[in-house]
Amino acid sequence: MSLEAMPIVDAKLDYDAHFLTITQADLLLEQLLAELPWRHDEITVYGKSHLMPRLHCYQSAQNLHYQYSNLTLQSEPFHPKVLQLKRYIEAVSGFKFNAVLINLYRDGADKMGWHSDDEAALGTQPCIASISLGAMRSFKLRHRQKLASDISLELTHGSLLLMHGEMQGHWQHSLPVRKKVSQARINLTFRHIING
Ligand SMILES: O=C(O)CCC(=O)C(=O)O
Ligand SMILES: [Mn+2]
Repeated sequence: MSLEAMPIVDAKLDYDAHFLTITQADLLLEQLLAELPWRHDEITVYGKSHLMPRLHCYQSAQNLHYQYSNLTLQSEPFHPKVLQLKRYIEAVSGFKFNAVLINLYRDGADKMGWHSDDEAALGTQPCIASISLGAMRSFKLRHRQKLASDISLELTHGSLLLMHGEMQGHWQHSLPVRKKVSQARINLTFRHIING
């Protein structure tokens, strides 16, 4: 286990491909798939309602509400394994988190479009800690003013990615479709919500 700083312009990005052991990651994937109250919500894009191209579950410490993609997320209490994971990331990174957005990409057809996690409730220069479980998927990054080349990271089972510094101000990220992927992937993004 070791976090490595990745070279990136105008932002901070640290990555550990083996943050969790394979055994820990396998167990966590199996438990979260079975035990989380997954939601399949609709979002409104340009006035039209669509089912989201993924499932999700939002958990926080004191029912901190969070608005995202025109959707107010219903908060669940932390699942004990998620709380344990949060504490482990806090100990390693030195950052504190009070909420987590958990996404389930059922297969390679599920995706997330280009965005920044720049909601006012996250404050300036937020640190977002992203844990990936299951299928390896490409995580794409692009600089908003095109002052650097696009970046593509293959996020492995059990990996930790920390996005901080000016990342959300200067860069967008996305998880594109991968037609050949038939396995599920879970991603947990731990966040710190201010004025929840
Ligand atoms: O699934 C991922 O790796 C990214 C998820 C993400 O960007 C988000 O939840 O805001
Ligand atoms: Mn994001």
